Amino acid sequence: MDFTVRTAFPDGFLWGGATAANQLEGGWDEGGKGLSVSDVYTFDSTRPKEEWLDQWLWMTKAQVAEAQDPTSTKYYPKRHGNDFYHHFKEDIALFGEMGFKCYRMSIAWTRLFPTGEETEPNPEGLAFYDAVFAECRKWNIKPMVSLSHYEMPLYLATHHDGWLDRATIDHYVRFATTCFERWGDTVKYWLTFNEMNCIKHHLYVSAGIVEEGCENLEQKRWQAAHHKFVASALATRACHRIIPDAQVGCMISYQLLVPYSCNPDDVQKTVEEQRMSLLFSDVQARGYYPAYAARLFAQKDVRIEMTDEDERVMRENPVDFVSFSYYMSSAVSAGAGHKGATGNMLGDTVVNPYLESSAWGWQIDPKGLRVALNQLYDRYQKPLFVAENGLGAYDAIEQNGSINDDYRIEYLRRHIEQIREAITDGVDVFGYTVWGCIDMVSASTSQFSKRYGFIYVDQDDDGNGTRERRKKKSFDWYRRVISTNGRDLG
Ligand code: BGP
Repeated sequence: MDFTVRTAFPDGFLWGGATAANQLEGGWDEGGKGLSVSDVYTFDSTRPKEEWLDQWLWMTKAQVAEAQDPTSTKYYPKRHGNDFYHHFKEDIALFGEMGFKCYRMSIAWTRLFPTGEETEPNPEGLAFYDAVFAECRKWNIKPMVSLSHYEMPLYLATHHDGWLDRATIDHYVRFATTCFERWGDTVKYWLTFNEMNCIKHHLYVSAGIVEEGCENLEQKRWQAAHHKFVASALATRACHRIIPDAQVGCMISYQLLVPYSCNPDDVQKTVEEQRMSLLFSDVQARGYYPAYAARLFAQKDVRIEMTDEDERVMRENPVDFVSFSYYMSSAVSAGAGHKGATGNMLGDTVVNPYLESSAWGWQIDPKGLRVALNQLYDRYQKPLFVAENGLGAYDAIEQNGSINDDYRIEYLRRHIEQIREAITDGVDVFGYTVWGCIDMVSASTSQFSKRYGFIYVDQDDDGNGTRERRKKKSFDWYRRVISTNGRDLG
């Protein structure tokens, strides 16, 4: 046993940034791309907040139908992103200038398979990502690719009930296999699905199922999740076969939950709520459903249709590492009368009075990241990767043209310090990619003004602007963090 205490980030730590195709690429009607489930979200700054905010959790059939109507006059922000499709060389050069070791990005399924059903990939889609990866190689940046980041083909949702249909597994595996065969030389890190556990909150974008008028919702939700588990295991198997030196990870949204008080009922409820996220990494990291799933499914009257082959494939193909997004923590109370929490992972959670909140009400808890890393490492003993962390904020341009985002630097510094603490605790963390390293469309609100980037993009919520890129103060700060391997966080 080696009792050496590690007090610094390990050599080769993968510092970088993270994005998703549907939030930054744009070019929705170029290169033969098909519509994805994310291309349906609208934004209208003249309409009340509740109208555009609710879509993330509740999509209607009428909205889906209208989005496919070419005469629709609505603005669909995720079709336009920040126009990375036409700026990727410039953007990746800026990532290179910051010294990124890793760029976590996603491949739009619909660029390769516009409806999901095609048997051969779209050559223009392949060519686009060939060019993106060539830029990454030029700057010595290792890509980590999320195969599916809230962007399944809309056609699979409208014609097949999305992930409820077993056939979607085959379509996904064909897409994944195409990616492994094409880019195996360059891409050695793959994530099968972004935030798998969020199927609990937004069934439409996570599984392609419109909840409106949908019966047996819980049954459908968990059956769809099961199909995604099988698909993830099959993709993991294919990746290991095609790229033997690659590693595959699962990815969950990990919002740390703490009991509101030491009342045993609060403690028990916290365990139950947290399991609603952990179930997803449990299955993917261990290869089988945890024991507590039986009671959970019985309470919800859910009966998973599962073949022996499903079980075998899942058991034989767990992931190599566990990745997660971390933005916030929340409290859990079994009692009534507490203010409900707001955030990216809405469970039955309440506001923690000890924490500050972002402008969007997400409660900031850097020390919670250390706890989360320790919990996940104790549970799986697999390498961990912090795939998302960052601060969504309104940024202002000063008269001299600078953007002094000290609040973002402060948020990131405090979280990075806690990753270092976790490393000293003995946790094996091999990388950290800051969410939204360049400004783009928000996943939950579809706003552009909810900015996370080190790089400012001149664009407003309604899509107006020059798309000019500009470095914020945090750009140089992060460059220094990376060049000193996390020693200089000043
Ligand atoms: C995660 C998603 C990202 C992302 C981020 C920030 O849940 O994986 O796609 O955007 O949260 O959320 P938002 O953009 O809603 O602020």
